[in-house]
Amino acid sequence: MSQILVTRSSMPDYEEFCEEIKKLWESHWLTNMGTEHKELQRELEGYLGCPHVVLYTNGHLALENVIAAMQFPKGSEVITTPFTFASTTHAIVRNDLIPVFCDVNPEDYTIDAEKIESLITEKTVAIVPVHVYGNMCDVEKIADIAKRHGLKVIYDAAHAFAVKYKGVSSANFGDAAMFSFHATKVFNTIEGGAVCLANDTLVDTLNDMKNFGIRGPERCVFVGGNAKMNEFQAAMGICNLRHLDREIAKRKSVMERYRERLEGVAGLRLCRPQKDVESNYAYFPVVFDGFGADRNQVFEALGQQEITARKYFYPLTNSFECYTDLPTAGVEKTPVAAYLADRVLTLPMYADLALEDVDRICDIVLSCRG
Ligand code: T4K
Repeated sequence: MSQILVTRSSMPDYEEFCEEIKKLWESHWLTNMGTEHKELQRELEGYLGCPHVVLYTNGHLALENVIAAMQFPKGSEVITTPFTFASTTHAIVRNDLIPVFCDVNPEDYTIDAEKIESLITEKTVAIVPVHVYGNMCDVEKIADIAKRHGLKVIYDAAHAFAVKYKGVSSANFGDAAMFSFHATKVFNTIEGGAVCLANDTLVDTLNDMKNFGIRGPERCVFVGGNAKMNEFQAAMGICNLRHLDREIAKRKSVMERYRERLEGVAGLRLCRPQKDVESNYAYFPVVFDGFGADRNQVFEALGQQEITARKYFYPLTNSFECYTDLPTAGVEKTPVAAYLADRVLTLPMYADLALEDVDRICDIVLSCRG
């Protein structure tokens, strides 16, 4: 039996990628916003129906930079959730801002919009919600809260590329949305990311931030860093975008097979499909509670058969040792997130996962009941 990992990068045919990068051998232009970069940016703006897409070398720097571009005073508070990858919280803290952790809701594990307002103080400047697993946050309620309190909303949409709410791409909610195009994501550029914006007010700043503030051979206007997407990354994105809708359809079949096998089993909780949301089937989280085996036992049983599920997202970021001194840290402040982090397992999910393998994974999971 071959090893199955939690995910496997989607890749174009070798020949297709070679054809795409052939021009780089002609031009010798490898980075610094070359033709591949420009083409991918244009294609993504079209695919997402978003007027401004700023490409980055990874999603984390995209998030860190867009928060920085908003120029919040140091020490300001940003409401976010701890049920996420390290990147979300780190991006806030690395900008000298204080993350204030809001709990998640028990339905789709995104920020509990009902609990946001009680966390707002005179120091609050923004909300950074996460469309975790590709589940959309309550974008309407969040927009309403933000408007009434004069807050910015920056979505961590790392998991939500190609997800739509009421027909509108996740790129188009909030003041900005960040995507990750990491190898593990539904759409990848090897490493990569983007900031998506509805208007152009931050576009120049973001471009300065990712390219040293250089505006021409003899002009430097901003103390920027380097976070450019290179031409090989962009070429991978151009190829992968051609096949994306098919890849998502294959993921859907995998998800349907999982649901057929696991839905309604006592002690297992699956995420319900969200109303008005077109999913990208990025992850397949299962919560184990009263199943007859706990999450860690199922994780071990799968591991013994060379199947690697993952405990995304355990531990919560508000329990990271690097945040011991943060006054807002502590899992007791986010009990639903703490409950989930102790019980959730994301099962293998990728476009090429064979349905027989899904069956095998489900057989092992179900056999853990004893
Ligand atoms: N915000 C959120 C909510 C995020 O989830 C992330 C990233 C970010 C922000 C930041 O975006 P980036 O700066 O990464 O663009 C992985 C990814 O590295 C990370 O991108 C992702 N979230 C996170 C949820 O998962 P690990 O430490 O679990 O990755 P790793 O190396 O264990 O890989 C997981 C599995 O993926 C492997 O078992 C096999 C498969 N894989 C991995 C790699 C590296 C491939 O098939 N191909 C590959 O090249 O973090």
